[in-house]
Amino acid sequence: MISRFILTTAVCVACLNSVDAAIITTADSSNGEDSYVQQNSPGTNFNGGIIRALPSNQQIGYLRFDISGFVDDSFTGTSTLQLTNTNVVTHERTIEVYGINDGSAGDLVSAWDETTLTASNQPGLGAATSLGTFFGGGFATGTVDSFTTGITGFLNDDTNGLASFILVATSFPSATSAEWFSKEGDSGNSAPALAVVAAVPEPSTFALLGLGAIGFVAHRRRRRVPESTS
Ligand SMILES: [Ca+2]
Ligand SMILES: [Ca+2]
Repeated sequence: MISRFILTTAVCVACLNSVDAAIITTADSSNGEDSYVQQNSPGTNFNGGIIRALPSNQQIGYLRFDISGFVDDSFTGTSTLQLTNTNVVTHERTIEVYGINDGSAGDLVSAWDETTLTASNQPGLGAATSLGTFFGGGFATGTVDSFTTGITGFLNDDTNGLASFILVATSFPSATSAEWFSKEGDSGNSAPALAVVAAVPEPSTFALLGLGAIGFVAHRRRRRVPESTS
């Protein structure tokens, strides 16, 4: 019976996690957030249908994804940050993606909320690490900017179930903002997203583990009851 329990447990551990492709958006959880700040309006909260970035940190975008539903360190392959453009601008722009350091103040739910975030209370870049740059933020409405550099490693470094990013425009030859849909922008359909391949715990296997444990305990109890001699 013991070996059967061990076998059952081993089988369940083998099927404990289902690894699959998934899309995580800023709309998925109450911990998911997206907004931007504007330096010349330091007390204004800009949470709405768009996220913007403008050079010299005049506008900075903020994103937070709840990744607590995925197994730690299970992100594999190429994870992609996806941002959907709101409009067409005829010049390219460079956007630098910062990952807020795991567990730092800016990576906590208490650190910032999209409905109260302003340039006066924003988490700064000091506790964030640059992951790289991409060109985007000004293409045809509905087209998607994809950024992959360092995302998988950043997600696997997470320990608090939150992945937080800052979007900084580093250069482009116009004062026009880079602009993407937020989760409030298009009925949630074009919310900022992380496309990942990761493991998700399967509740049914937890139930099987529980049944295996119950069976083992019941067997131990039966063994303690003396056999009838009549
Ligand atoms: Ca928002
Ligand atoms: Ca984190």
